Amino acid sequence: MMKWVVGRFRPPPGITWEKRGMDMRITDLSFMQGYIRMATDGANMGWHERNGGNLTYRLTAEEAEAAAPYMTFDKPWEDIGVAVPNLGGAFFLATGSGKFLRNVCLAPQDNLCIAQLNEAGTQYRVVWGLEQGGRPTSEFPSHLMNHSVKFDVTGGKHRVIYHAHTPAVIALTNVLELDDIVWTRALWSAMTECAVVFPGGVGVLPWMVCGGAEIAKATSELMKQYDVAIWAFHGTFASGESFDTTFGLMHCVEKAADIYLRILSAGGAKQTMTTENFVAIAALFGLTLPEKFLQD
Ligand code: 2HA
Ligand code: ZN
Repeated sequence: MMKWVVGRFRPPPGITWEKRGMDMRITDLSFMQGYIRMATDGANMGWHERNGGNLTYRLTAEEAEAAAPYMTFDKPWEDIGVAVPNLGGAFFLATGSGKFLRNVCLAPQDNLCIAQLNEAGTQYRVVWGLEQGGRPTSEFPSHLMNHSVKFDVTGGKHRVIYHAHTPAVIALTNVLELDDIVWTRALWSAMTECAVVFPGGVGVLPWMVCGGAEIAKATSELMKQYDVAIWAFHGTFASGESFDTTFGLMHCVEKAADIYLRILSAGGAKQTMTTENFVAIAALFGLTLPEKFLQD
């Protein structure tokens, strides 16, 4: 039988634990590896000071089955605070509240958890992880509401919700008007790739108290149209199909914000991309850019 072994060492590339005659660990599963790599990459980008930011992933049925031998079902059900009936019964891999994303790679079992939702999508219970105690991220209601909206609008394709304290975006929320059109045009015009990576644009929220149901609802409203929500003076939420595309989206938005700040710092643009340029990009890549972002 497979057994959960707390391991701190990875086998060399190409050599699996099984080949070495050792027990398989839950952290050898590819969705775990993807999560751990993304948490580490985000921390290395400087987006996760202390316990800043959080990441959740909705497991596939196959992944939940592969992880099931490592789960226990004896923890109490807890209220989520919001209702996500379309996600009833789903399993989420989530950051622990107060845990540091940079520590995830050292001890996933202490910093992460897998939480199972009840059938009504109103409660969760921890079925793996947080071995030193704790609860899922304070932004769990926001994450789950975003998952819920994205599940519907993408037909279940989106599985990743990522929140990061991205410095250039945060700085820019002090300078740019907090408006979806202003932000989308600014970011698209910072770098040609942006309209291709987030053709839907970005949504922007004014400052709100974090961690609660209100900001969760407001963010999930934006997620009906966008894959990116900017939280003024706080950071960024991104949604995507995979760890790679969601990390790439966050990276692209943050990089564009950084470029835009540099343009402002250099005295403002002398010339910039035009609506015609965006229309040409859309034609080349077969994209439909929302009309509201194509006004001069
Ligand atoms: O996890 O980022 O918004 C800490 C936060 C709260
Ligand atoms: Zn935050």
